[in-house]
Amino acid sequence: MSSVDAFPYPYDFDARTTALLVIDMQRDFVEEGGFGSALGNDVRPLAAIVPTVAALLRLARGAGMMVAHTRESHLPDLSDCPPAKRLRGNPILGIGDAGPMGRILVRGEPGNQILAALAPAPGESVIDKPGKGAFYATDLHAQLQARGITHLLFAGVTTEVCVQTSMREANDRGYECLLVEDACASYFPAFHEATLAMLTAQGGIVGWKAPLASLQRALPLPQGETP
Ligand code: TIU
Repeated sequence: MSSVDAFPYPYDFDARTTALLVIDMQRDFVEEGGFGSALGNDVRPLAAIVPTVAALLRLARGAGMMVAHTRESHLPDLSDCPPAKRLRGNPILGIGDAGPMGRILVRGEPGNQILAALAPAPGESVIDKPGKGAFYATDLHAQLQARGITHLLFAGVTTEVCVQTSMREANDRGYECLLVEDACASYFPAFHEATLAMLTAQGGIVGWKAPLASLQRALPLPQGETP
């Protein structure tokens, strides 16, 4: 067992029954020149977490944890994209349209790929999800159950949208959830902070939060490896 100095109280877990979920670290959300920035969002807060997420991946892999990556994506015929999602906000650039990195949020397009710096390792799960939550219309829960996973660590973007939705879905399914606060980001820093506060209020109503450094103290890397 490991114990992390977390908020609102220590988070105890066993690496053998814990998985790291890296949510939607895809080019269209994070890279300058992608969908996110084309919509006028400032992608710098998202790009800034890439080294932290990379270090978290090294830590999880070094501890032998299950790692799963998600991508928000749709089938090329958009049959898994409700019109409500496609049309919301009357977008100039919508899901399925030709964007700066291929068709927006469509599987297989360049913008839908996970950042090269955070590429999934062989054997790691990659979950294509049509919703904000990682459990909706995916087999993630079945994959976690098959591996005996009871605890989940969360990283990725954006804190208040896909990370928060996924953590709430996981909480309702009985997982003990910890959000790695400096491995998540939002286009709106105030929303990131508000999300951390609301998830961990009321004695950890949805779960815990801790920075990467606390996890690194709880779970040293194997000898010879650097963070
Ligand atoms: N992955 C994710 O959070 N999808 C979004 O659309 N996020 C926004 O903040 N827009």
